[in-house]
Amino acid sequence: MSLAESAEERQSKTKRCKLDDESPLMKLPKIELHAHLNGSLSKETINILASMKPDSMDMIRNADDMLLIGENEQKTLEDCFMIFKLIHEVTDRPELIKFATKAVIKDFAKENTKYLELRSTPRSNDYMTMDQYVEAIVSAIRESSLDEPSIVVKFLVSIDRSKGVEMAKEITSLAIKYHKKHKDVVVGMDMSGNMRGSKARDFFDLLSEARAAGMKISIHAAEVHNDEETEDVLKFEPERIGHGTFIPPLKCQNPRLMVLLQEKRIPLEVCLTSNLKGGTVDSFEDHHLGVLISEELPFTICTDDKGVFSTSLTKEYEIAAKTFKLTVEQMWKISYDSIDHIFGEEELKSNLKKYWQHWKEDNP
Ligand code: 6MZ
Repeated sequence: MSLAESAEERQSKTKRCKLDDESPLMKLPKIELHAHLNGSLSKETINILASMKPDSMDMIRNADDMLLIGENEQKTLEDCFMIFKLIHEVTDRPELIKFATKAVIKDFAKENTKYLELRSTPRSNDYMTMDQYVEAIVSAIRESSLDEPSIVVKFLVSIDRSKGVEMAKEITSLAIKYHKKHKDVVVGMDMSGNMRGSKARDFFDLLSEARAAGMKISIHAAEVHNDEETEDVLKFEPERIGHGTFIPPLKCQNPRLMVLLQEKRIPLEVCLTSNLKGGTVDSFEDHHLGVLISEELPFTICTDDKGVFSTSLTKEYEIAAKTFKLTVEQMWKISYDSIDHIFGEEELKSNLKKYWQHWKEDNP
């Protein structure tokens, strides 16, 4: 089955995906590879966290409407970065980070996510060190493997590029240290954060260091228009790229970017609602996922910040299916192919593939 069928061919398929609670996409086993921990907190979880830390209740009450971007609302990426800062107020202690991590894992497990890579930038303050931040996440992941055995969870340590290279050095050393200590959990690094005021290439030496230590790399790139930086990132060849919105020719002035993507076949982590609500695409129909499907390029469907963008992995699958007229079988294939792009170990990949195949046999 090819994903690159004509729209007419796809139209003629009878088994359509529906946008409702009964959606077969809820049952479909799914893979989530691009989820920022603090952006993934549901409203309920934020409220519980705030009640665990009474001094932040007023902040939450006053900011309640601001924290989550509702249906049909569009913001800018700058607005989103402000929202993350507010959310950080309720996750500023190890026990809160641990609670938050467990809650996010539970949410994803509920919608049949079978493999999740969570990413987060370690922070320190009067109540916690960056080591404690990472330890809280790792221990939440370990405990969740008992409470939520249906989902396998890994952790990517994020560099927030807006905090500069010196801070990124500290984070990279921490990431390598925890990768050595917890190889089965801390599997990779991500570079994200507000891209204004820094160059991706300034962080490549650090990312190479992490890679030399055995970690896999994902870099946010082409989320906004910056052809020069995007070319740098494509040439660096991270194992995956976050977004890649401005790579296809419609969105950039440099046709070499698409050629590089075709040559290197770096999987893109596609975040439909995030891109629409963050104002980097005008509509789902205009989203570069259409090009990735027609060019048969590797990608995976992700949520980015399911809390902030009021979405879920199932919703993202539904939007993709509805917008690009894909059948449940084609959505199964997208989910199945995502297994190849995980940072987890080879044996896990083959176990996940077996699970997907059995699921398909049981759900013809
Ligand atoms: C770039 C993003 C992002 O790390 O505190 N983050 N970076 N682009 C995006 N698109 C919308 N969404 C989230 O999670 C929140 C942090 O993730 C990054 C930002 O650095 C944000 O502060 P953690 O768990």
